[in-house]
Amino acid sequence: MDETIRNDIYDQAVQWVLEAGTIIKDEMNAPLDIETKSNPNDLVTVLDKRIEAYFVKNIKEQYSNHLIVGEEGYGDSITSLKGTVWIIDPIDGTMNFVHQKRNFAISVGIYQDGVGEIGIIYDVMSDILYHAKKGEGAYKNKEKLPQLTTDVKLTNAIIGMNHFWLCKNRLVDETTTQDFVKEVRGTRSYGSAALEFAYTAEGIENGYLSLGLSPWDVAAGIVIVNEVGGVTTDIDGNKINMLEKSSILTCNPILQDEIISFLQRGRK
Ligand code: 2AM
Ligand code: CA
Repeated sequence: MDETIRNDIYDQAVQWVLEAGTIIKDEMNAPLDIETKSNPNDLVTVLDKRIEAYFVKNIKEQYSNHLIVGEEGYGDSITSLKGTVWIIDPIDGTMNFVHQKRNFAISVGIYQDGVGEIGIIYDVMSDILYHAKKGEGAYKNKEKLPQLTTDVKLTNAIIGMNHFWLCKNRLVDETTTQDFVKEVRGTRSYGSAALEFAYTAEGIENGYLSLGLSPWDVAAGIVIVNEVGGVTTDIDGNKINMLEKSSILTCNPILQDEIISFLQRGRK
């Protein structure tokens, strides 16, 4: 993507993300009208929808040839990543948003012909903006994030993963995931995939595993993690298809092979 065009899109996207954060903070204490989607714990509120509609309206007015994929369906329905595509989760971590009023993020990834060019993850309540442009490094607010450490092993790693990994009938046999949890130094479960990507980029987690995420949960995070030398695949080591849901492993590259082969032992 041309640098001047990319800088313009990036500046505009950051401005909309910050404005969307202000809307959320202004309105989050009004009655939220909570609904469920794929299952009783998959929540959506009027604000998830309102924020996505806000992005779609602005993008369509300013960049009429850009395409949009959004969790709440206000964007386009696309079958290819050709052109400039905004991949948006208006509120990632809706359960945290509803129950805790913190630990949720706005996630915006901007891809050109399938290549991640811009990633923005905004931790709204902490007012922390993680952001990256391809080839220009990743930032936490104004601070440039360093490349990931080369001094980490699985036994002293902190890995983000939720407790469903330890239940029966998941992607990996539960005895293997129990062994995995015992092998690593510690596990964390923050409830927002976008924030887990941001923490992996920041190096405060060494990786994050998910049983199943959609493109809007990972699009921005992949760009940001890439910029500090991190890697993202599915749990079998395959490249992510940004048009489909998949399992996710994002991590320090030093740990990648070991985590994948550990989980393969119990892979169903
Ligand atoms: P969401 O809040 O945007 O739905 C929770 O562990 C993380 O998984 C969140 O980032 C959440 O994103 C994501 N997730 C993806 N699919 C989900 C589902 N069907 N139900 C709940 N969380 C889901
Ligand atoms: Ca969401």
